[in-house]
Amino acid sequence: MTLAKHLSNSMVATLVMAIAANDNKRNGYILVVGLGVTGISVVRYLCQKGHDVVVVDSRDQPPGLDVLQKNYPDVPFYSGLFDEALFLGAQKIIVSPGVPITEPAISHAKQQGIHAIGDIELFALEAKAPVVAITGSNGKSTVTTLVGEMAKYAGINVAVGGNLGTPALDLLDDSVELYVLELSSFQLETVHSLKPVAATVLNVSADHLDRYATYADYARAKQHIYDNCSTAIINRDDIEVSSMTKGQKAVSGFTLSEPAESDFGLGVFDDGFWLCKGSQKLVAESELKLGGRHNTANALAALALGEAAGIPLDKMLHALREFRGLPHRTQWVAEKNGVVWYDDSKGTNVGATIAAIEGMQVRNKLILIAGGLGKGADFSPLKLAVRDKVRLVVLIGKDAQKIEQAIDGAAPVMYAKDMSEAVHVAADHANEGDCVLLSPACASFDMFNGYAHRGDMFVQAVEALS
Ligand code: UMA
Ligand code: ADP
Repeated sequence: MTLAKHLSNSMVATLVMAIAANDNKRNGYILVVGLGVTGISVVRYLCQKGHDVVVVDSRDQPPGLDVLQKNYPDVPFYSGLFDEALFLGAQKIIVSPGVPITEPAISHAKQQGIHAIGDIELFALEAKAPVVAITGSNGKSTVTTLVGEMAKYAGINVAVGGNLGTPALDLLDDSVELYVLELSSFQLETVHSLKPVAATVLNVSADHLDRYATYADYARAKQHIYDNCSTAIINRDDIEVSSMTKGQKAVSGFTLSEPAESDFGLGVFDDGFWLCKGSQKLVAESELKLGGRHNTANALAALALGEAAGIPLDKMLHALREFRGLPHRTQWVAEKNGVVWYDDSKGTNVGATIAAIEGMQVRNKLILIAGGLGKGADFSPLKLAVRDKVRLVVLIGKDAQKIEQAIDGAAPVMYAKDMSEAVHVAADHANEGDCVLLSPACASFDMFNGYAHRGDMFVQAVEALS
């Protein structure tokens, strides 16, 4: 086997001992695959438990390397192409969400009976408090944060994280009374023991098709969240999600139409739209600080999840009225010369961008700034969404041309080389009463460090406009 560049002599000794111990297949090392925030959280957890740990990452300088070398100098680290011998020698493999479980080294190890699981499985085996679990193509972070705020306002000691940012294992604490986890399809592929008190798939639309062979595979990964849950919360407006819960005993729902008596939904009254439980009015939509109909759906989902987790309704409603949403999600940026600018940089797939366009209240027309890394998406559903509402589409990034082809003349298109130019082009073409919306329908990594960086560059460019 090839020893990596980062192995010191003491590390080599540890590794050799670990592999020798593995001869009996019971006490060998646990292999952590990927050294990002998840990998580091797994190393921390396993080392606290006294396990022998080995780490691999395809990069020489993964983000967690400094922490590993500083805090766990005895943990061997291998970089470069995955070495099958390391995988076959492990007693168990813990795979980071960004690493495809179909990697040949992982598949071969699985064929030899070696378990490959993710951090969420380790978390599920350890967590003592109930878990609210949230997935979906869009709205996960908003709903996860909102349920967390509701629990907090109700005086519950709540821990919030997962795909949202703080790895689940870092949340573990005996004093926690409720966990609220955002889970990605990647994380759900490698979990078996999670038994959420309430679980939801908020919606499913195409995303991550660079990782999944088919859309059905992606949707199936999300469906796992319902496997062992006590109450399944479903989006009654999403036929695909509604059919995911066959056989579940307790099902509750949310809808943007009038709800059934046990569901949450949107009722139309003389004084406007109200979020309701059955026929009971709860809060007027106009009272919410969250903008856009998609966010009303998120609020209803949060209420349904919170109810299933036992959070008192009056506390949930208070938290909901106060909740302003998260940065970079249809966030108001500025009004300049009668034009309102919105940052929806977190709109990283086609479904999100369509929801943002449709949810936007526009006095006149919309200018859309989009483009980036398309992750294998089919952009054609954008055509209908931009047709009536959009004055101009300004495109940036690697897959800009694919978007122009998909829009197929439904709205005029212009290209920009960077965010600053895109903002100037939008400003030059906007009329009074227009909105300019950054909602790229793409990942950002071709031009930026992430969606937050992209959003910040947008805000900076807008603020710099005269
Ligand atoms: N790596 C390999 N080989 C590979 C792929 C990756 O060695 O084939 C290595 C990389 O070199 C890197 C490490 O794996 O050093 C990164 O691991 P990771 O991609 O799993 O990222 P983490 O830093 O552990 O962050 C992950 C989630 N990332 C992904 O799912 C891609 C974070 O979600 C999450 O917040 C974090 O765990 C804590 O749970 C981010 C995300 O983009 C925000 N998620 C996707 C999304 O929301 O659409 C699913
Ligand atoms: P996620 O964590 O799933 O990416 P976020 O709450 O961060 O979801 O929202 C990301 C983007 O998805 C938003 O900027 C918006 O464009 C879109 N979005 C949010 N909620 C919904 C929803 N319920 N349905 C469709 N799109 C949504």
